[in-house]
Amino acid sequence: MRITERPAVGGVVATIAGLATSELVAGIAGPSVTPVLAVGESIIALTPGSVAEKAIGAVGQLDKPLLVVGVVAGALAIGAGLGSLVPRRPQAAFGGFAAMALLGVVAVLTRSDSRPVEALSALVGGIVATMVLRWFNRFAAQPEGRSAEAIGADRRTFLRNVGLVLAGSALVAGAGRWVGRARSVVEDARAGLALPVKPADVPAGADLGVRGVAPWLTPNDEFYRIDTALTPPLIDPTEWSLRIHGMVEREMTLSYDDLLERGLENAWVTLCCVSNEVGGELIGNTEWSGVPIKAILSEVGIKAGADALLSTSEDGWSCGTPLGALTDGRSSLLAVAMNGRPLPVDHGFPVRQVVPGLYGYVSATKWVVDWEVTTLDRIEAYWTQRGWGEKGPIKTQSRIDTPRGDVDAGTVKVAGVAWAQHRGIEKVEVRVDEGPWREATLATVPGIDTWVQWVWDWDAERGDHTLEVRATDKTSAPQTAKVADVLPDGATGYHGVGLAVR
Ligand SMILES: Nc1nc2c(c(=O)[nH]1)N[C@H]1C(S)=C(S)[C@@H](COP(=O)(O)O)O[C@H]1N2
Ligand SMILES: [Mo]
Repeated sequence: MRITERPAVGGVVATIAGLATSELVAGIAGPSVTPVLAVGESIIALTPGSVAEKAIGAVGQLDKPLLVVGVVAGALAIGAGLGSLVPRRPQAAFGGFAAMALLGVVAVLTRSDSRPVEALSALVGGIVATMVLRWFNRFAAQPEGRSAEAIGADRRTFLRNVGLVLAGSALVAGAGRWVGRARSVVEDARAGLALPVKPADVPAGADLGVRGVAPWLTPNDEFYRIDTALTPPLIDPTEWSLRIHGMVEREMTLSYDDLLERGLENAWVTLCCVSNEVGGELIGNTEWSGVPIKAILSEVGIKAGADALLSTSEDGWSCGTPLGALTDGRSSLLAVAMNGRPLPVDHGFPVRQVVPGLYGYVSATKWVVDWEVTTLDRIEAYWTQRGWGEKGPIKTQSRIDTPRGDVDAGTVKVAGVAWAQHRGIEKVEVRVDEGPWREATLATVPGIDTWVQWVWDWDAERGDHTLEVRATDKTSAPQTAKVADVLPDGATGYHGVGLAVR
């Protein structure tokens, strides 16, 4: 290979690395299309019907694979062209790669059912391609006056790097394919389930409808996601089982059908992460459907002395939950559905735990497959091993959702949410510039396990102001003003918003 051909080869290799990466990211990001497929679809969509028909007629059933091959070949040709520009016009070359990535992003996002995260595949692919292109840039020119030996070594390094990137790309693309296929098998199984559940009706009066406030019912695809899984475990419900053992009278293993046979209950529960900062968004509310954990524990019979349930997920994450929270009659569920839909894969499909009143890290095991009834002093779970509190009752908190920026003078709706799961919210108060606390109006909620929306009309006068909120739970305990970090067992302090009134 001549040295003048190296930039073009670098461009091709960079394109291959970018495409391979985009396959992997697409596989991880969800049941989505890859940028290559999305560009292919866009070409079909933009081709005049008669032309498309002729083309299809000419190549028969092969049209889809041919289109994919065509898109890839086109990308490689453009990559070669852009690569050869690198020595003379590097900006044009890198700009060209950015444009290719942008094309992928646009193609993915203009599909009807795409989610914003799916654009990541083209984005990350573009970044990787650019990095590889830069890496190969140094082979483009041969300094004068170097020994034949040095030139030979340089040539071998170049070829070795080409080989490395190609092999790496093959691995990455293969992994992407594998993840994507496994995920779509489980997504199909999920779509094929007919659970006796329906999308929730928001109880009358629960949502005040104030602009800028988080909706009382969090849509499934907007629900926060926290877990240690790089890609979520992919579990076919027919292969799922829960093994129950430890300090029990009778060991038991439940299949998915065994679980459903026991009958589903519905419960509105607001789930919250211990890592939620004051004013943060790691919280969501939905109606869960599942089998009461208490009923299953009484089936297996808890031995005297046990006070904890150690639950473990398919991917080895674990948490310890005080038995009391599972057996005192609150709506602790082995949940199979979220807002009337089978659990999304990211939220624990096919089965997860939901326990009102406890932070997720001590209660909400997703993809749960193993239960050991035990004692708290005997166990260490994933996060407690890493310094987080053994017990994780949710602390009373409140958040100002609106306003979050400057406003015009006059009546301003100050509004947000407050929560104290399983104690309930009694009262929410707001103060301006550390003045007297003013009571806000509360929405009505169906129980004590959810957040509550609140609103307060503020007669805003010109100037700079600070708004603060605090909640009081139904045991009449006010939220503490003491500022605490999320570690080890949840943040405290008032949420405040500073703004200017014009
Ligand atoms: N298997 C598994 N389950 C898990 C976790 C995890 O890392 N792995 N994280 C927990 C934490 S810390 C929280 S806050 C909740 C979040 O649930 P969500 O992602 O459905 O909102 O899941 C809990 N269940
Ligand atoms: Mo969490």
